[in-house]
Amino acid sequence: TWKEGFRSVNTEVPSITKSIVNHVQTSLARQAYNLDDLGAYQAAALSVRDDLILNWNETQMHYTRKAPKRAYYLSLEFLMGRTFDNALLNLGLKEQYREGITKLGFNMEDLLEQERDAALGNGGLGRLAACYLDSSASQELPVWGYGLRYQYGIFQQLISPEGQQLEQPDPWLAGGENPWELPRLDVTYEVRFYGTAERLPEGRALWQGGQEVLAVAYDVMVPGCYTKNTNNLRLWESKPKRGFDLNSFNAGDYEHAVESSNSAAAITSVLYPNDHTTFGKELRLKQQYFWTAASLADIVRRFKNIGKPFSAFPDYVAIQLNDTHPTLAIPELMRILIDEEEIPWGKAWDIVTNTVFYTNHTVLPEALEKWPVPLMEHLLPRHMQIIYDINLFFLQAVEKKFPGDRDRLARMSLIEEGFPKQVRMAHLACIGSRKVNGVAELHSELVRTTILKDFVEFEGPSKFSNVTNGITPRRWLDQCNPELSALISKTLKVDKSVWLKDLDKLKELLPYAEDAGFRKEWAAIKQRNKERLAHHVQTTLGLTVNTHAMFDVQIKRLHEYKRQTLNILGVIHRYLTLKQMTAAERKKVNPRVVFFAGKAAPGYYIAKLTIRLIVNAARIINADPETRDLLTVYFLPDYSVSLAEVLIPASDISQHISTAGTEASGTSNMKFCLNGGLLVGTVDGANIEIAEAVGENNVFFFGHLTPAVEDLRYQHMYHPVPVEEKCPPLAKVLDCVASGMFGDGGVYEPLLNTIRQHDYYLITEDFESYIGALAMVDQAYLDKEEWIKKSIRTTANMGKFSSDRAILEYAESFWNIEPVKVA
Ligand code: 26Y
Repeated sequence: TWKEGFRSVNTEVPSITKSIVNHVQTSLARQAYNLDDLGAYQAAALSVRDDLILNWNETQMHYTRKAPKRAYYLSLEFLMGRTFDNALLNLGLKEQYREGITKLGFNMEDLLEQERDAALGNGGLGRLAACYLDSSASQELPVWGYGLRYQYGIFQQLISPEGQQLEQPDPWLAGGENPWELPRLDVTYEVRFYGTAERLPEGRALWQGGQEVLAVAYDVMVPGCYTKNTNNLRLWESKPKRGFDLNSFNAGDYEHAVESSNSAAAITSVLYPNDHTTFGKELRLKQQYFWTAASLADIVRRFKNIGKPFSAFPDYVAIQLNDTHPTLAIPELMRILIDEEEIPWGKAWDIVTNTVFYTNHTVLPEALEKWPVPLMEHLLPRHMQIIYDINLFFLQAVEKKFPGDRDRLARMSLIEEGFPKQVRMAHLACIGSRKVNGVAELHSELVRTTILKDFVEFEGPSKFSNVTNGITPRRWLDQCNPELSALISKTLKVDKSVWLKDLDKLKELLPYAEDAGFRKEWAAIKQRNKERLAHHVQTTLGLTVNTHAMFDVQIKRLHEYKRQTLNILGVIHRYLTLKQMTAAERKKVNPRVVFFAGKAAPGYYIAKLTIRLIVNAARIINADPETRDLLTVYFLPDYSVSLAEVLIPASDISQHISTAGTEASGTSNMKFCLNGGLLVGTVDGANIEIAEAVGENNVFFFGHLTPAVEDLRYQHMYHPVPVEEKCPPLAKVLDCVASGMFGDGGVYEPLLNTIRQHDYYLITEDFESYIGALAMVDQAYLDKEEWIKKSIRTTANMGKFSSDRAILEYAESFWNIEPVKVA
C-alpha cells in the first residue's frame, strides 16, 4: 500500500532518532548533548533528505529510462516557503518524526520554526508555480521546474514606528547548507551576452564575442504526496566562466579582473521585488536570458539523448511560460534550431510553435513587458535579428488576411513604434505558442477581448483558453490546518491520503452542516486557529488580540488595484460610526479584528503611503478605550508563505476587493475558503467561480461589474464629480484623514488625491456598496449556527480549486503528457 511503498530509509521511530543523532555527529560535526533547536532542525532535515534523495534519484532514473514526453515549467519565481513539514507530510512520516524528536528532547513545532522560507517570488504568480510543482509530483507527472537560484529572495519588510516600510535583504542561504537542494556543479552551460551577430547563408548567423558566463545547476527535490515520485526544480546560479580574467589579473589590472567576475555573479544575486510594474532594467533582461538559455540548453541536451530527430521535439517536450518573463525561450529555441542544428526557418518555427505554451497573469498595461530595441540589440544581437524575422513573416501573414489594414499591423506588430522602439513580449509569447491561457474564466475572456483581441481575430479562438488557477490542499489545508484535516478524515471515515488527492470528496461533508455536534467541532477548530494566530501576534509583536472577535483578513501585495485603501477607509468609517453610537447601541455591535499584511514594491510611493495610513490608523483606533473592544486593526509586518499558513486558518472573513476586471484570478481567496473562511469580494477573477461553486449566498459580493468600469473611468476623466457629491460618507472619512486624525494629514495628500482626482480604481464608486457588504457580514455573523453552516458548505464545495485539477488540465489539454508512476 502507499503506506510502505514510497519510503525507503527511516520509517520507524528508533531508526529516525538514530539517523538524526548520526547527522548531528557526522554531517554537523556537533555533540548531541548541547544541541540547540537550529542544530536539531538541521539534523532532522538531513535525515528526511536521505529519504527524498533516494526517491528523487529513482524518479529521475525512471523518467530517463522510460523517456516519456515531459513538461517544463519556466518561472522566474518559485515561492516555495518552508520544506521540512511539507516533506514529512508528503512522505507520511510526520508523526514518527514528531515522536522521535520528542524522544530526543525537542519540540516539533519549535524545530519547524527554525527553517527560513525559500521566498524566491513576489506573490501569486510565484506561489502558483510552487503549488503546481506539488501537484505535478503528487499526480506523478513528469514535470520539471526551471528557475533562478537567487542569493536574496523577496526583501524582508520592517515597519518603522511612523509606519514606513523599510526593506532589508533576505540572505536566505546565509545559514549554511540548504538541505533541500543538491548542487550539481557538473551540470553547467555557457551563456553569451553582447557580441556581434553576422548573418550567414540559409538564414543562419554567427554570434560571437561579448561576455560569457557559466550557469550552474542546483536541484531542489519536490516530493509528491504519498508517492515515490519526487520531481525536480532546477535553479540556475551564475558564475564567471573563469575564476576571473587572468589576462587583466596578470597585467596588474586587478579591478578589471574582479569586475567581470562580479558582473557574472550579479546576474542571479537578487529577485526583482516589483510585480505589475516594469522598469526595463538591463540586469533583469540578463536574468531572463541567462535562465532561458541555460534551461533550453538543458532541455535540448536531454532530448538529444533520446536519439530522435528534431521533428519529434514537440512529441517529447512541452514548455510552459509562466507569464512573459521567459518569452526569450522562443527566439532562443529558434536560434538553437537554426544556427546550431541547421534546421530551416519554417521547420524550426513549426517545432517552436508546437512546443511552447503561454500563460498570461495580468491585463494591467503597466505590467505588460516591453524591452527597448536598442537594449535588446546590444545585449542579444542574434535574438533581435530573429525577432525581426518572426515579425516580418508574421505581419506578411496578417496583411494577407486583412489587406491594407495598416492600423491592425501597427497594433499587432512585435515592435511598438516610439522613442525608443520596444519589443512587445506578450505579442511574441502569443504568436510563438501553441496555446495561450488566462488564469480564471473572466480573466481569460478579458485576454481574448482586450489585450489579444487582434490575435484571436487572426488565429481563431481555439488557441485561446482558460485554466482556472488552483492551490495545493496539502500545504493549504493538511499542513496549515491539521485539526481541520483530521476532523475531515474522521468525518468522511477515510484516510486523508484519499481526499487530499481527490478534493471533490469534500462534497461529502455537506450533510454534516446539519449536524450540531459536527458544527461544534468545526467552530472549536476555527477558535483554536484564532488563538494560535493571537499567540503568534503576542510573541512576535507583543500585542494582545481579542480572540472573541470576528477575524477579518486582507493579505496580499500592496497595490492600488487590490484596494487596501478601500479597506482601511472602510475601517475608519466603522470607527467614526462607533464613536457616534451610544453605549447601548455599541452593545449590539459585533467585535471585529482587522488584519492586514503585504509588501509594497520599494519604489511604489502610493502603496507605501497606504501602509503608513493603515499603521497610523491602527495606532489611534487600538488605543481608544471607547471602541477597542469592538474594533482593532493590525498590520503584520513581513508577510510570507509561513505567515499565511497561520493567518488563513484563523479567518472568519477575508477581503478580495480589487476593482472589477483587474485581479486576474487571486489564489489566496481559494485558500481562505478551503479553510472555511467566507469572502467579501468584488465580482472579479476567481471570486466569481468560487461563488459559483460554494453558492452566492455564501459570498459577500459588492461593487460595480467589469463592463461598467471602463465607462465610469471615462466619466471620471471627462465629467468629474467631487467626492463630496458622489459619496458623502467617504468624503467625511477623507476629511478626517486629511485633518490629521492619524498624524500629520499632509503626509497622506498624495494618497487622498488619487481618490479625489481621477480615482482610477473607483473607490468612490464602490465605497457605499462595500460598506453595505460589510454590514451584511455583521448581520450574518449574528446567527452563529447559520454562519458555521456557511463555513462548512464553503469548504465542502472547494474541490474544483485543487491545483491537482488545474495541473491535470494543463497535462491533458495542453502538454499531452501522462503520469509516469515510479513503482
Ligand atoms: C514584469 C514584472 C514587473 C512582473 C513581475 C511579477 C509582472 C508581474 C509579476 C507578478 C504577477 C502576479 O503575481 N500575478 C498574479 O498571478 C496570480 C497567479 O495567476 C493571480 O492569481 C493574480 O491575480 C495575479 O495578480
